[in-house]
Amino acid sequence: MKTLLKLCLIALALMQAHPAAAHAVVTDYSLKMQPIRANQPDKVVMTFNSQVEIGLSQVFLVSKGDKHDMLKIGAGEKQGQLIVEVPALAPGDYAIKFKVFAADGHLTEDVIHFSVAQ
Ligand SMILES: [Cu+2]
Repeated sequence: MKTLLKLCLIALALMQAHPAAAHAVVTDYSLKMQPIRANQPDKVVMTFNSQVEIGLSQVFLVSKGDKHDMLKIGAGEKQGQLIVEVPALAPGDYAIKFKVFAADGHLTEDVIHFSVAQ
C-alpha cells in the first residue's frame, strides 16, 4: 500500500512537471471575494485556465477531524469554470480539496483553505 502511494505521488509529480499549457490550474475562486455565509447552503465558483472534465473531477469538503465529504459540482457559464455546491456550514475552518482533470487528461490536485465566520 505504501509503495502504491509512493508511485502515485511520483506519477503526480511527473504530471505536474509536464509543461503542457492545457493543465488545469485554478486561476481564481469566488471565496477570495465572497466568503461562505454560515448555516446556509452556498456555492463556490472556481475558474481554471483550461477546460475541465467535470465527470472525472472530484471536489471534497474537508472539515474538522480530516473528514472528507464529496461535493456536487457542475459546469459554470464560462469554459474552465466549476460550480461547487457547499452545504450549510457551521462557523469554523474548512478546506476544499479538488482533483480536477483537464481536457488533456492530466490531473491537478490542490487544496484551498477557508473559514466560515460567525
Ligand atoms: Cu497536461
